[in-house]
Amino acid sequence: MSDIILHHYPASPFGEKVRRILGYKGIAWRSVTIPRMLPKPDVIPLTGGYRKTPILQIGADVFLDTASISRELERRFPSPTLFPAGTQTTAAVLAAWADKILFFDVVGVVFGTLGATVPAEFAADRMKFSDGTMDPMRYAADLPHLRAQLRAHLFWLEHGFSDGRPFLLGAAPAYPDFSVYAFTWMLVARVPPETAPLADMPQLQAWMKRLEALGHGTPTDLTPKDALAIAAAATPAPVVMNHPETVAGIPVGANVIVAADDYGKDPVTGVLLGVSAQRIVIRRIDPVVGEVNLHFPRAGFRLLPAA
Ligand SMILES: N[C@@H](CCC(=O)N[C@@H](CS)C(=O)NCC(=O)O)C(=O)O
Repeated sequence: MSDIILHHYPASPFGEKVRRILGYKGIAWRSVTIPRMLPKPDVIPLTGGYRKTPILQIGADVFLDTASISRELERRFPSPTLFPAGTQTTAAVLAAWADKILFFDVVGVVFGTLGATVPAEFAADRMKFSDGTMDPMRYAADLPHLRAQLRAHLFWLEHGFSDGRPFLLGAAPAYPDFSVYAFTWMLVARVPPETAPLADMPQLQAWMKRLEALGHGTPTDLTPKDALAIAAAATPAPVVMNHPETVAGIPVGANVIVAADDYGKDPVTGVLLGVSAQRIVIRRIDPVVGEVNLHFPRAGFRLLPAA
């Protein structure tokens, strides 16, 4: 099997979500450290412009967004599962809530707490990335409200452990444990302990320790250039699309644009290889890496015909 290559940087919470999944599944993987802000000259040849972190590369197949990364890891390494029997719907919905709502709760409290001490270059990058939403000074001005929202949401989770369950959905870790953990991990790492919103949430603290104990699997470093060389030497895997859909006016084979619909909306252009209710796959031909297939989740991504 081709190497599992994760492009990420240590402080990335979405990167931490995937690192813990790799740990839970006991996977050996290659670790490529990428810049935490633009420019990302060794990432863009693989992604065609998508700049979010992390990305997963397997040969000449590139998985964008932790939803598509996690589904691919689950497909290749089904045991232990991220979706224990009976939890499919709850797992997907709770993880989406964490990725969209809890993430911004935590970003608001972390940036708002750091305020003017956020390095100017980093603040400018994230402002542009988020169309002005991730503004440390605006968050600082609204900090009491942001902290209250975060605490309200975290207590939903804290109270869920009252029946003695060790993980969010029961006896074993499931997909949303990894999403939620990523953001509590970011919070604990970035907010001074005396103001940490988790201070009076003992169940969440104990649960974090259980997640932490899963480790990160077995990473070995890989240089960005070697990762690009692996993509260049590989051929994308054949696309198997279960339950394909026809998007009005966009047949398979058409030139298309795919872009996130929330933030980091940098468009990626390619040829549509398949679309379903859950996935979008496009083919790009890049001067550095040649033919690569890009795999996006359908939820959260806009698909448009290219002019
Ligand atoms: N929906 C995306 C969100 C990823 C995301 O927002 N990642 C942050 C870092 S944790 C990011 O891309 N920041 C800007 C950057 O790394 O350039 C996912 O699930 O992968």
